Amino acid sequence: MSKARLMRGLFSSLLLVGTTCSIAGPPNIVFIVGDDIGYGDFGCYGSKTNETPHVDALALKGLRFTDYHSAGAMCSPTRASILTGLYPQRFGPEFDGALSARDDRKVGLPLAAVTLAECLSEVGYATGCFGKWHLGYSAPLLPTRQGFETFRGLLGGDGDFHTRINRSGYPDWYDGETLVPESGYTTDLLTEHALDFIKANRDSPFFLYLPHLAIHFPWQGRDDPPHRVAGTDYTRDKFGTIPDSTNVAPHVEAMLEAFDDSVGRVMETLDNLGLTEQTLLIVTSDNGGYLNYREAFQNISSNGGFRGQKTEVYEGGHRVPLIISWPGCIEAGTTAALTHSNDWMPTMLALAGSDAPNSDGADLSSFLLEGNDLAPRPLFWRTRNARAVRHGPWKLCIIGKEPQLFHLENDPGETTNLAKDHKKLVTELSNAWSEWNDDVNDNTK
Ligand SMILES: [Ca+2]
Repeated sequence: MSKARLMRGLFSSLLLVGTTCSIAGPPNIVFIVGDDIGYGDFGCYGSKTNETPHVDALALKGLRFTDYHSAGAMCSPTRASILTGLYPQRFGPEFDGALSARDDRKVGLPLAAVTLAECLSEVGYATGCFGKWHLGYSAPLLPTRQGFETFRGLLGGDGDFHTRINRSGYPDWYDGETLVPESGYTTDLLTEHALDFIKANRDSPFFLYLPHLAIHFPWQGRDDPPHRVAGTDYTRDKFGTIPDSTNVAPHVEAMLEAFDDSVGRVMETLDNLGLTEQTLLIVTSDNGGYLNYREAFQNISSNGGFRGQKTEVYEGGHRVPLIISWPGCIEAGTTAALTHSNDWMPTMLALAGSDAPNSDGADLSSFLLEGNDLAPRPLFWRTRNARAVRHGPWKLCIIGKEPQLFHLENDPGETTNLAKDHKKLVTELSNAWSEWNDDVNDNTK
């Protein structure tokens, strides 16, 4: 008996307790991650300018989260968190920010890390990654060595959406571990490969990880011109061709449209194959959006009125959209449950009927399937120049030396620093952060 079939027996008995959810086996998992999509960039999260009908439709039939957080305020740390269930700082201080194509070519997610793809693969899932890896630039730090049977996409942090040339002027577009050029628009290419993967694996449980590059710079919609050619360094000119740099939003809107089409085509394909009710479909982002990039580029994304942006520990840096849809198993609606990218590993493995390795996250499965409350817990962030801790409604940010304490329920925009009025709480939260920091820095674990 195959592992997957064996697990199906276990799974039915596990999942049916206390829920109306009944499917023949472990669910397929489709995990779509946008890149730098801010809290307010989708229509269903309040955007008045971006049209995202498919994401909005998914939100209507799924569960929309208003207090979900990425582990990082940049790309690499959140990807490490999603795939391991651990705070990315456990993998080294380089995960305080994004892995740089120039300085971090030899580092990445260590091979010893146990990934979601490896765990799901062990229990019979087909595994495919289509999109941006950004957890290692060269062998052996590749998706194909971290549990993904199939990989198409880019290893680095960005690439021209038409030419697939990276910031340093090199082609970055792989099939497995081999550079294989393709023509087309990156978001559409990834969608096509993802759909092929779904169709090829329709009869077995599958884990489709679709980390789109959209809406990371270079800011290019389908109709914007190619920018990068091989052999030129774009470190100082990495944003694309923006005729009006005070208004990047129209380019981002076009990129979001392609992202939204991708979500729509995945939904349509699942429907056509009769897989919708056997599939957990997730749409989220890896960190907050850029509102502006220094003085040079303005009006880029929306973080829905939250303070700050990508790279920062204010809410705008890490509170991101999340929609989970599993018709028949997860009730539609909106929830303010406090959730985090570390939660995927324990949650998905529980839904797959498998044990999870040690994790910093919470298993959300009984919350999702039965509506049980989540236990309160603190959450922590660390970037190269800032730290933050959240507990209940309270959030302490330390940027430089001055502590800033906010009450997020009363002040979601983090406008009023209450530190002077709550000195004991500031000390407690600060001590909790230090204990966490010591723990994640302890590499004997
Ligand atoms: Ca990102």
